[in-house]
Amino acid sequence: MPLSLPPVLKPTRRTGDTDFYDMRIAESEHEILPGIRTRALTFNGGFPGPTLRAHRGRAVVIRQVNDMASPATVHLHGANVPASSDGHPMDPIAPGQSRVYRYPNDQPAATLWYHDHTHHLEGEQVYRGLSGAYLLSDPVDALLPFPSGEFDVPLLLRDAKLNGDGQLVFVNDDFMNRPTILVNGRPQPYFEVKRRLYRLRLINVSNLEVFKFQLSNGARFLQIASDGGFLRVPAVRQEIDLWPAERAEVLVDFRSVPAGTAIALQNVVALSENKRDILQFRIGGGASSSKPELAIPGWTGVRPPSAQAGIPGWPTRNPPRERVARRRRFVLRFDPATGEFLINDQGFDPNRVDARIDHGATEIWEIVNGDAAFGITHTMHLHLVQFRVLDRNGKPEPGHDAYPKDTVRLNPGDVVRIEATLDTHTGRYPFHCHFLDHATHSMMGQFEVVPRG
Ligand SMILES: [Cu+2]
Repeated sequence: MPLSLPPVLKPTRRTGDTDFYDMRIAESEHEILPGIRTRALTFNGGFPGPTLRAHRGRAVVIRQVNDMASPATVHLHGANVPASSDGHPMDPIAPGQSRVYRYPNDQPAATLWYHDHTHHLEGEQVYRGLSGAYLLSDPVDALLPFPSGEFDVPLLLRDAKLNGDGQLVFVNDDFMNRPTILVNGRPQPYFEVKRRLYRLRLINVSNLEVFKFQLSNGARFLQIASDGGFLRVPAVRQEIDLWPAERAEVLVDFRSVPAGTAIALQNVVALSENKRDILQFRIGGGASSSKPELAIPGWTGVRPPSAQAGIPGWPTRNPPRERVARRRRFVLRFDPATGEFLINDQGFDPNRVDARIDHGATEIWEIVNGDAAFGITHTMHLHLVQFRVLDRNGKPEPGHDAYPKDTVRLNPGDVVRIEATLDTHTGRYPFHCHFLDHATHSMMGQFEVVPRG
């Protein structure tokens, strides 16, 4: 099947500084396999949901109507938003009700995504389809000489198991038994591309699948952005690691590839051979771009490009370096006695605040994957903030994985230190493993940003 692109949602109303949208969460049927109707949970009937394109400095206001039989919350992953619009797991939209989420879009350009976050239901409801892309642009992004329009392509990748009737089967944490990878809702689609540069926004919306991407022709990616936007310098990458909830924006270059060639986007750590080739690029005819193509010194050579020299207009964006007010330590661990996933030996308790943070404070959190014995991977995601990964097992994290990040990978036994400055909104926000089946049971805590006394 050809690659499907989620439609860009149109605002129902626009004012001088705000775009208003209406969305509806409901069960609907979708064609994942040719000729088969698969029941899914959808935003506006889309699987995945429609793409939102937002602009820094223009607020987005979304009225979400929940027409499901179960509660829903909507979380905008990676966004700096007031707690009232964060989609906290304990702040649901009851069936038949609606609520308004307000996103200020007061942060740099980034590939964000929205998804359900309902307490104890998020794993299954996201698995059944409740996610979509939210692409935030800003004036810096708009001026960079990167592919745009149809050549700027969101790719939402996820794990799935379809039964003999073509219906989605959800069994919590059955990572060995999700044999299908869907790209924008379809298994192993092909994408007819022109001989030019493409900007791909890789978004891992899986509950459990980990990817290490390569291109089958050995070509390299130029990674330009991570979770929270542009890297400090772009990075030439042979492989891109992308675990649940992480994003990577990459440029791929088909300019010198002969027409008629097929190139696969592959996951070289796939657990089975049929999950290895994820998407096939079919290179077609000549380039259609009228504007001059980007030349990036060093990309195809040995040395990586210098952003300043190679890409005019690249943003200079350093993480804040403040005095560290507080250090904390969180150990993520599976409890074989209960089958639950714990943080510091505790499951999620909505009445407990695990970290009270003074507004404006910078903290360093040491996050430990305590599951070396079981070989279980985890991640840590903080709502509200983009953080910097300082080091991993005592070694500095490479730049492309260090900043700006909202989700960090933790191999079994890893000790990772992250640094975050909480200087925007106050209120209560979750932090959790983003293997959503772990978060659902019940690897999640809360931090609360409190006004300084
Ligand atoms: Cu986990």
